[in-house]
Amino acid sequence: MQDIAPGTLSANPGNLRLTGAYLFFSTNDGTNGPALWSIPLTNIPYLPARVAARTYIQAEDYDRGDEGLAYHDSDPVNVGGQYRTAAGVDLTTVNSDGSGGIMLGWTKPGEWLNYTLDIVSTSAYTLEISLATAGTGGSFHLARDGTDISGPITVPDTGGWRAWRTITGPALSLPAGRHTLRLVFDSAGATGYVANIDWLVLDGASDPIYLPMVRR
Ligand SMILES: [Ca+2]
Ligand SMILES: [Ca+2]
Repeated sequence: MQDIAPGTLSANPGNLRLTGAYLFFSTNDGTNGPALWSIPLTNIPYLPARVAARTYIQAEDYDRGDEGLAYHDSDPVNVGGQYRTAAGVDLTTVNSDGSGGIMLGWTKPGEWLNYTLDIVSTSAYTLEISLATAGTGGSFHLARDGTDISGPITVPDTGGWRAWRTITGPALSLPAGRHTLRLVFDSAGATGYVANIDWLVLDGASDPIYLPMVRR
C-alpha cells in the first residue's frame, strides 16, 4: 500500500486522478495494516438505479471506471466524439442527423464493456439487441461475472451502419444479487468492425432488475 504525503491532496484540489479497483483508507500508524474501509473505483453504474421488468441497457451507459476495469477499447480516443468523451469507448449518435440518442460504434474483436446489475430474483431473461452492420462475419457474447452465458451471437447484415434491426438472443439465466454483465466483441466482418449497438433488453416478465437509468 502506498501512502500519500500530507498536503498532497489539498495542493491541487480538483486535479487528483485515481486509478485502480479500490481507494483504501487506513490508519496513520506507519504499519500499512488492513484498510479501515475502502471505496470501489469500478463496478459503478454510470447512472442512478431504477427498477423495470423490461429493462433497457443503453450500450453507452457502461460502468464508470478506467480502461481495463470498466471497459477495454483498442484505442484511447472516443472516435465518435459523443457523450463520454474522456474515455476510449467509441460513441456517436444513433441517426446521422444527430437524433435517436447515442450508440456504441467502431467495435473491434477483443473490446468489452461492463454493466453492473442488481438482480432482485433468480430468473431466465429473454435478450433483445438493437444493432446495425454492413456485411456479415461479426459475433459477440455476454458474460456474467466472467463466465460466458450466451455463447456466440452472430451478427446479421442489416444493410448499413445505421440500418437498425432488433435481434433476439438466447435466454439468459441470471441469479439474484449484484452481478457484472460484460458485452464482449469476438469476431469482425470484412470492415474490421463487429456491429454498432444501440441497446440491449433483458425481459424477465415480472422479475425486475435494478440498473442504470435509461434514456430513450
Ligand atoms: Ca476508441
Ligand atoms: Ca472501439
